[in-house]
Amino acid sequence: MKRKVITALLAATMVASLAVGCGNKGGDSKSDSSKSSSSDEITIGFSQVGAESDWRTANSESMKSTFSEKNGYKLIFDDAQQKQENQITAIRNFIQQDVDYIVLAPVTETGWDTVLKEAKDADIPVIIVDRMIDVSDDSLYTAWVGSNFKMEGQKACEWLKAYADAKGMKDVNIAHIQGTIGASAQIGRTEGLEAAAKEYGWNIVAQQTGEFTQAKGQEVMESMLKQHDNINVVYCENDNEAFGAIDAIEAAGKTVGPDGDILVMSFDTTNAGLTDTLSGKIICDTECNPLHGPRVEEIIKKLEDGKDVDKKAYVEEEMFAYDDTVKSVKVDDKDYAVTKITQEIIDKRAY
Ligand code: GYE
Repeated sequence: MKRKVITALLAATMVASLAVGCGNKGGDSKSDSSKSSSSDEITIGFSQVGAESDWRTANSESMKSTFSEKNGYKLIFDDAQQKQENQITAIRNFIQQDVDYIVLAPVTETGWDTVLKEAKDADIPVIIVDRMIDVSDDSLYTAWVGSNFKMEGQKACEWLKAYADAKGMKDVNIAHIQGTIGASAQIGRTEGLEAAAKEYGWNIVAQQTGEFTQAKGQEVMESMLKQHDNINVVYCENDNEAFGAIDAIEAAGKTVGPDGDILVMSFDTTNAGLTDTLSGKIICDTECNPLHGPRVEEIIKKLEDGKDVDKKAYVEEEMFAYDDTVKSVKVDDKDYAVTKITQEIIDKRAY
């Protein structure tokens, strides 16, 4: 990269003159000298999806606390309010400002080719975080780190299968509240459910997006309950939708929980989500970890040191349930433990 080469050359020249000054020929102090100089602050433009959920808030916090001035960064944070066009504008602004790195948490998978080509032409590396992108040319981004959303969906469904069998549930009639359509988290979790429904003969009685928000989750659940009186499971694609769905179910005079009318399933395992799992309002919550700041930083540090980075890195995640009816689930021949939630686990939770 042009800019980086110049910075490196300058740093090398500085090191060389310092080395001459103190009679030291060591050339490996380059990174030390660049760290101490404030002009070597790394500028990062981060295009965040929005602030639609508790998960997202935790994710923004993680990025902000990692890429702080204290840690040697200048973070330009842009909240796109769940709109791709705002993300595209933000990326163009980052290019204009000649940032060192662009970090993108994309709202949906498609539609990034043009703007990422512009970033590539400007020699600015792009790191994708959280959801994935679907581009024709993989060289348009340097690295991605996030969750295996399909796996999350598969684990949740294997849990439901085992739980329904253990409880002798005859029919499984599912209300499916999806995330933002076209987002990897929606695509993967939906794929997991649809495949399991087909395999196990479950009925998906209603399916609609709740846009990952509590308000929409509540609204969608209200209307689903009006149209179907046989719902006994709600598969919410995140905790905030689950909170809204629970409110709607209770407002309709029905009950949630192991002994109630409806089992509510969710993803994210935020503090509030796990608190609802402890009471059984959410029967099973599959983890999706939002603390990506340090993971993105590790990628950037490697790139700064000229090292190779993994093109894709998946985060390991757990599962929590109200009780221990199901102790583990198997997906693709691998066992995943299901932990019975406790207050102690919630107290230790960072988000
Ligand atoms: O599950 C949801 C958020 O993309 C994994 O987005 C993320 C999802 C998360 O709004 O709460």
